[in-house]
Amino acid sequence: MYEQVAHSLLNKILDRLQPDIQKQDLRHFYTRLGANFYAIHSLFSHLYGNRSDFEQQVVRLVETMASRYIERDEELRRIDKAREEDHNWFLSQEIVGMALYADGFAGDLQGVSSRVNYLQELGINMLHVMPVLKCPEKASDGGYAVSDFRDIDPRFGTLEDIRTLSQKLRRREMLLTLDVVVNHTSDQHEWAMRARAGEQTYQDYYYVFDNRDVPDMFEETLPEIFPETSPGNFTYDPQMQKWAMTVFNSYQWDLNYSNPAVFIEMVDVLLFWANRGADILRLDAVAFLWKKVGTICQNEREAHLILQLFKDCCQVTAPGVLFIAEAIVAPVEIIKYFGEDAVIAKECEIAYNATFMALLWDAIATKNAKLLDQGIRNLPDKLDRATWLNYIRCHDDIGLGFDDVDIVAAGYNPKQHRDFLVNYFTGVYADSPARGQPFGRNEKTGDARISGSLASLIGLEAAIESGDEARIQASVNKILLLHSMIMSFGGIPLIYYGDEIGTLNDRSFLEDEAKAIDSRWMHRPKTDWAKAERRRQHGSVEQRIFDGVQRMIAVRKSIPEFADFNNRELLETGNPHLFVFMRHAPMLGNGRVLVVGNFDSAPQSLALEDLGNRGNFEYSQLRDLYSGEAPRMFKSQLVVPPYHFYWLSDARA
Ligand code: OTU
Repeated sequence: MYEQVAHSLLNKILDRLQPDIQKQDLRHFYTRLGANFYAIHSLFSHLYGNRSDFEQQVVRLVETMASRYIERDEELRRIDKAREEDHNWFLSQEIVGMALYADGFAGDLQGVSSRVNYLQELGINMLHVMPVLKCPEKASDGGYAVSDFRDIDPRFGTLEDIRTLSQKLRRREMLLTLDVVVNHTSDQHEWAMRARAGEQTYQDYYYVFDNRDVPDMFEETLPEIFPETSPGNFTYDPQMQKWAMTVFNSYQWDLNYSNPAVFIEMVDVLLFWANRGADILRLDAVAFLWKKVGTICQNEREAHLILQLFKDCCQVTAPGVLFIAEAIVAPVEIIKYFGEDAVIAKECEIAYNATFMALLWDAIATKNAKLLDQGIRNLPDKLDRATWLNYIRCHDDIGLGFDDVDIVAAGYNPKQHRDFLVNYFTGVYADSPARGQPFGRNEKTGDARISGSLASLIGLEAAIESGDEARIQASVNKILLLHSMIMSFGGIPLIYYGDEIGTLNDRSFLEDEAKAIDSRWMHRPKTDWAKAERRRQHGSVEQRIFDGVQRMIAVRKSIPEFADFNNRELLETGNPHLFVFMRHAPMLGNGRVLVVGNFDSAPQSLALEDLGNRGNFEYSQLRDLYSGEAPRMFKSQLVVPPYHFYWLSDARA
């Protein structure tokens, strides 16, 4: 019955499409529209069905998809078709990513183009260029306060530079990831300016209120995202004489997705960037897309419906393009961004594995894998056609977003344990080698997050100052250990620029008034190319890290067991310092690789016979695929040196 409603509406819409659209050869478009329209119609009517202009809005939506399809160039359409045929392509172990700021990494987009060789030298074949769209110079939130969704900020270059970069990457079989900041705009965006000038149409694009009544209702349950720099969730605009909802910074106005015009505008923006050659779109802050009084306004069911609708629409016009969900939320919530109530991913194919990231840092601070093991065990299995983005650091703070229940199960008190971690990484304890700083400390709740570069947090900065070679080597080993985890866990490893050469905290942000209040800038470095050059100097810290990561990437690409098909099994070892899991290759008979990481500063042992019927590990000649050598053994015990990892194979010995 509902299918028939959808069919007849679709027929009506096709008749009503503008003549220049009707004239085009849209066979592939119509096939996909037909296949997806029932879902699109259901979701769209669920969200907007009670409006009197509902049908008109659907026509506009379809016209938007059709226009962007017409504009999509032949080469991209060919890639779309190829990816439809090979629809698991992105689960491959051959993909390894890096995220970077264009200006920090290489000055601007042309600079990035000229440094592609460096990325390839390391083995990177997926490049996430962080926001390069127009944004105010100071109130920019590192590019996440966008004032024009369709133009590049002159500081970074031009649209032409993006075209050149995307073509260059494609020729080298590298993927391009770009951001679309879907949740909010800068207060300098045209829509906000027109809202401010009094245009109702654009005030309806945002959550705008005449007085504090509704804002006060919201505030009863809304947490603060940036409590120090931007307390509260609403900002008074003197010109408009109204309050705008601003969950992040006071200059970032939240978009109102209960207005279908906003949804359609943003579909258009997504497809605009798909057509500029983005293979993957990172959707920022997706947990926040729907606001409801009486809730924390995160992870609402409608936020998921909006994402499903984005996906269905994108699938019609640009089916080869993937979404990354940036939802830094509780473990059970993150997983829902692959698609709620679905078997295969129906929202975002890729999601930031913030849980794993935070747990890895826990293991570093505690020197054991108790909570890491516990937290990963409780992470639900992913849907099919979904994969993690595994990372150690990114441009944001580290939030300790694991579950209190898991903290208790690991034997700690949640409040005390979180305090311990923040204190450990922010240098409160004299014997901690970490050099981070607190971020987003909330005096009301006592919460805090952590800023700092990987190398400084791990102890490399302190070690270099001490001049103690043993400490330096231990830091290098820890950096490699963490990378070995994100490379083997299952999913796409996303390296953060600078980490491959051990970049330390950058304190220059303190001299810039606009940045000094936001400690995240301490880990958004300008690449020091003289330092990067030292990767060629045998024995330098840079060489030790770069070569280690480079080798890991090359070896990862050759291990089919590391592809991501829910083919990971955590193993109990009885040794809390070790994190141990088996990777299987379901497609390849009984291939398996045993991953072992020692988070302790002392050597640890693993009794292979205790692994039970998990391959022939206790009998075979084992080989560590990373080093190419046999691992250290004592009788039947595997010996794992401090901060060491193994990728062990029994079959290929
Ligand atoms: C994202 O951040 C971006 O990565 C940040 O750089 C932006 O400041 C922010 O959105 C606003 O655009 O929304 O779902 O703890 O982890 O704000 C999570 C801070 C986000 C970030 C959080 C995150």
